Amino acid sequence: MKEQHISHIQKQILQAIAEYDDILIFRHVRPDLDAIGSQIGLARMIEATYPDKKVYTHGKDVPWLSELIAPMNPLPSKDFTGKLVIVLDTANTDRLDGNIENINTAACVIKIDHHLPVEAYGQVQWVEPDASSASELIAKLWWNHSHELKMTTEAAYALYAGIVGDTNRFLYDSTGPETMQLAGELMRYPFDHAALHFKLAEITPVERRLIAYTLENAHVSEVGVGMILFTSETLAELQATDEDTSVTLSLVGNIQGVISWGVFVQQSTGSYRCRLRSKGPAINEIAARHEGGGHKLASGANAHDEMEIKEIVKELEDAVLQFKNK
Ligand SMILES: [Mn+2]
Repeated sequence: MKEQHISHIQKQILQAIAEYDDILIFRHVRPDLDAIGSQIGLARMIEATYPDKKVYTHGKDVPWLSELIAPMNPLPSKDFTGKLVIVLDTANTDRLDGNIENINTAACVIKIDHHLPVEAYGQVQWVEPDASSASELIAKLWWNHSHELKMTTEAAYALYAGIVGDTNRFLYDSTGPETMQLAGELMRYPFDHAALHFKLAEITPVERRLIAYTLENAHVSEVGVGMILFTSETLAELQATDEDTSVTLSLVGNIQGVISWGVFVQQSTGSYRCRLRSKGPAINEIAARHEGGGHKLASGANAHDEMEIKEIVKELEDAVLQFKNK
């Protein structure tokens, strides 16, 4: 999208916000910091700018996000007629959270997103796949039109948290000069950004046990394939669930020398859920050979027993070797 085009869309969005009295803000299912941050950030700015308007935030509440940012406040009725709907951080309508069956009866639907376009929906669409986060786009909307949209400390905090969430504290490649610039402008508001960072870095007791176990027991082959195995017995000993083990995924990749890696977790059926990652060699075809699939560098698969895990590790090694010899 060219800047000129973006500025035209931004004007349309601000006009719609000025025009409608009832504004419903949606985001995707299984929300993250960016989904909630952009949603609450935009809601608080509209409320501050137009005290007479009613702003609603839709989607299921997730306790830790409600506590860290703010709980949702959905429209109690399902009557969307004459109302404005703004959807944030959601590439396709299938991923929308909340009572969306009447979304097409709304007077106007606006899409604001930073994912690669999957589905074109809404009368107005602002999609910037190069932006770090939906929160960055909302911050940009404010920065470009600060006379038409009032920032508050609560909004600045929510948007900052959203940017921090989607960039993994400014570490990811998606972090650009504009990301830092806008985060800096938000930081001028008196919220406690250090407290946010400490909170996000916190390790729960079960995570602590899993991290310790992983660093102690992860195996790294000479070729550069890392792996950690969690049998049901180990999970029981660590008082952890399959869900909890996600904290170990990036950890194995951080071990020096690791190029591709897998986290293998036994399920109640006896078979193993395999989460595969890579820093270069494509692994999605390996996943596809074992009842799975996914992206080039991040895939999921299934192994029936430890023999099949050995096969997968061997295939990862072959992929790494091939990649090194290129
Ligand atoms: Mn996002």
